[in-house]
Order: sequence, then structure tokens, then C-alpha cells
Amino acid sequence: MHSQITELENAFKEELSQTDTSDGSAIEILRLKYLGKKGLVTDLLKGMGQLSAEEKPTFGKLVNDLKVSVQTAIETAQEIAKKAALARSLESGKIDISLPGEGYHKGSTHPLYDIREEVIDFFYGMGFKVDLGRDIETDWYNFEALNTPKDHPSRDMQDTFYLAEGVMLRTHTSGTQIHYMENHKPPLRMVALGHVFRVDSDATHAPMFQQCEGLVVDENISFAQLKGTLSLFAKKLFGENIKTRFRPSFFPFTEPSAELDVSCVFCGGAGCRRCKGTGWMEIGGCGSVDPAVFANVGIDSEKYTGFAFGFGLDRIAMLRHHIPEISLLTSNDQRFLGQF
Ligand code: FA5
Repeated sequence: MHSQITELENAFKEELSQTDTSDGSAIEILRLKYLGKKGLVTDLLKGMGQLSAEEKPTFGKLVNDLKVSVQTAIETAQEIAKKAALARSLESGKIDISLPGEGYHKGSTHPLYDIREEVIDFFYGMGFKVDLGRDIETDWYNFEALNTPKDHPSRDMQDTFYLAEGVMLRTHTSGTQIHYMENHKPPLRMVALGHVFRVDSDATHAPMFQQCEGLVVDENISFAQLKGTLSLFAKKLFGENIKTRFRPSFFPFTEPSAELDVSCVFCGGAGCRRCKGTGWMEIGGCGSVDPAVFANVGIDSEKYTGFAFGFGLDRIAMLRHHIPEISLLTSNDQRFLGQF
């Protein structure tokens, strides 16, 4: 019997020495083999029933000692395995705080917003008041008061989205001039910025775009002051080297009228595909306020003169950033917007 206990003890020691003590499941297998319900040490205890009453206490103590020493050895091994598992998990989940953080997308302002802010900044600095006007206008403000009667051919220049008889999405910001002159007495200086709408769509024309309207009314206002103001404005937008050209044109509400062109930002004025070989690009219209407009708002055209201008913010953004297609500005495409 004694030798049986010694053999079992040696066998256990041998097996334990060959077990990977960092592996908790291998130790559990060993525990079950010796101390489990059908384990080898448990079997020895069960076999005690066949012993005589004298043998039982001695044998019982030896088996119990064996059980305690196996149990202690197993617990020590389990402790080692636990520590090894913790070390492994710390190693695998280790955070290197010197590594850069995960990237995130930083938003930026829309190029049209930036231009709008710049325009406001420029004119505000020159003493202009800023107005927004309204998206929906009546025929009076969008056309009639601007010296454009119903049968006037220039109405065809702006293909209109009508909402009801005599009510429309404004085709230009010029109606704001009328609202402003109805509510303010000269001398006055104002710019109005906002969306305008036309049935119009190609690479450089959008059905919805933004315009900035400008109006100055006072005694002795001349076309020369208009040229000076807009030339300065063009330099502010496109840099000192930009050239401006005032090309004779027609608008019912200004007389004389002109288109404001800037030298092509793509070719510097040499002529290219973008400027259709002319070396110039149009950004807006302008002129001296027609006395008929003053008459519609009760301003004495014998005493006062004025100039007005209107240009497209989308066009300016296109020129500034070399954008080939106007619709990109309202496409909400991150690949495009992410470049600003
Ligand atoms: C007008 O809208 C006049 N109200 C401007 C004006 C104001 C003249 C005050 C005299 C006095 P025009 O239709 O040319 O003019 O448009 C002005 C500018 O708006 C154009 O030069 C261009 O920059 C821009 N624009 C016109 N149509 C479109 C369009 N469909 N898409 C984008 N920009 C446009």
C-alpha cells in the first residue's frame, strides 16, 4: 500500500514537471486526473474500505498527506498560470502612447461662404450697409420697378421660375435696390447678397446661384467712382495683377451699362479654352442708375445720381479656385469640398 502511494506521488511529480505551468488548461487536466471525482488520489481513498481497521488510520493519513501535497502543488501551478495569462493579456493589449492618435476629418468652410464673407468685409469696410433681400419677389420688384415692363425684350435675358401669377423666385438681386430705396433716403450705400434662380444650366450657369448687388446714391455720383470701386474690388479678390475691363452692355435699370470683365485667371489674359480665347472673363454687370428707376421710388434724379452693380459669387469662386464645373459647388461631394 505504501509503495502504491509513493508511486503515485512520484508519477504526479513527474507529470507536473512536464506540464507547461503557464497553461491553465493543462494544469486543470492534471488536477482532474489526480483529484477529480474519478481521479487517482480519490480512487486510493475509495479503496480504503477494503483495509482492516488497524491499517485504515495510517493509510488514511498517508493518502490525505498525498492529497494535500498534490492540491498545494496544483494551486501553486494555477497561480503561476494566472500570472502568465495576465502578463500575456497585458502584452497583447499594450497601448503605445507615443503613437499618433486616430485621424479625424476636420471640417472647413464652404468656398462660397468664404467669398461671401470676403465680399461683405470689403464693402462693409467702404461704408456700405449689408442687406439680404428676399428669395421670392413680385413682378414689380424683380422687373417693373427696374424699368423692365411686361413686354420688354430684356425679360428674356433671365428665364424665370414663376410661383404664381406675378410672383417668382427672384432672377437677380437687383430687386433689393428697390426695397432699399423705398425704405432709405439718399445718401445711401448698400450691398445685398443672396440666392437667385433662373432656368439656366451648363458648365458655368446654374439654376440657383448667388449674387451680390451693390447700390450707391448721392449727389455727384459718377461712372468713374463705379469704375474705381469695382477695380479695387477685383484686385482684392484676385490680387494686384488682375486687370479689369468695362465692356459696354445693356441693362434696363442702368444707363450707361457695362459688363465687368477680369483678365482670365487661367491664362493671365493670353487667351485659352476657358476664356474662349478672349483673355477675359465676365463676373458681373453694372452701370449708372437709370432715372426711370429713381422715379419709381420717388428719388429726385435731378439732385441725385447713383451707380449699381451685380455679380455672381459662384463665378468668382470658380475663377478663384479654378473650378471647371459650377454644379460642383452645390454637389455636397466630400471629395470636392475636402480640398478647401
Ligand atoms: C444681372 O443679373 C444684373 N442684375 C446685374 C446688374 C446689377 C447690372 C446692377 C447692372 C446693375 P447678369 O444676368 O449679367 O446681370 O448676371 C450677373 C452675373 O451673375 C453674371 O455676370 C454672372 O457672374 C452671374 N450669373 C448669371 N447667370 C448665372 C448662372 N446661371 N449661374 C451662375 N452665375 C450666373
